[in-house]
Amino acid sequence: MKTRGFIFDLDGVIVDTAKYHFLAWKKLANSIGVDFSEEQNEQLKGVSRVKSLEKILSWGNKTISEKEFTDLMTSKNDDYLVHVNKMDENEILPDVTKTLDFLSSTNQSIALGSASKNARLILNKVNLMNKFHAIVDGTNVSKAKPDPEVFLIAAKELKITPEECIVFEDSVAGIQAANEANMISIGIGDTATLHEADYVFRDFTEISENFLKELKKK
Ligand code: B16
Ligand code: MG
Repeated sequence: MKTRGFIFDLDGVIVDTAKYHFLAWKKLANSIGVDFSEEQNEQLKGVSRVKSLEKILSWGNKTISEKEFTDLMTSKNDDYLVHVNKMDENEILPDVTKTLDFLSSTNQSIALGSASKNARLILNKVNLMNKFHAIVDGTNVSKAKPDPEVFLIAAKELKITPEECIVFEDSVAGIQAANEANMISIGIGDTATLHEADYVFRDFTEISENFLKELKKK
C-alpha cells in the first residue's frame, strides 16, 4: 500500500465529545435564559467555540458585552473540561484504534485535523497521542471549517500532497473543507446529512482494510 495521508477529525470521529459540549452549552444557554435543544447542538458540530456562542446568542436574540462574551466562553470551557478530565480509553469509538493500527502497520502518515483547542488534552486522556505524526487543532488555525486551512496544514506537516490525503469527518462543514482541499472525504455518520462526502460510513466497524487500500476519489 503506497503511503498516503490519513487525517482524522476528533469529536464525532475518534471520540464522542459532542455529548459533553452539549451539557456545557446547555448549562450556559439556560443560565442566560436561552433554551437549547439536542437538534441545535447538532448545528454546533465542527463549529469553533466562538462561532458556537455567537449562534446560541442569536437563537436567543441576546446581545452581550465583549467582557460577558469572554467570561461565558471561559465558563463553558471550564464545565466542558470537568467531563473531559474523566475521559479514558473506553471512550474511543468502535474500531478507531484498529484502523489507526492498520494504517501504521502499512506505513501511512496519520494526522489529526480538529477545530478543538482541547484536542491534545483529549488525545492524552484517551491515550492516542502517540498514534499521530502531526496534530493540527483549534490552536493552529485562523479560519474555521468549511475553510480547508486545518486539513491543508495537516497535509503540509505530513509532507503529503492534498490529493493524496483522506479525511475522516462527522460534520458537514468538515466534509466541505476536505472537498475544498481536494482530498478524499469520508463521512462518519448519517448518509443523508453527509451526502457531499465521497463515501459515508456509520462508523469504523464498516470500513474494511481492503477499502482503505483501494481508496479513490469519487
Ligand atoms: P473546543 P472537531 C469541534 O471538534 C467540535 O465538534 C465543536 O462542537 C467544538 O465547538 C469545536 O471542536 C471547538 O472545541 O471548545 O474544545 O475548542 O469535531 O473539529 O474535532
Ligand atoms: Mg467532528
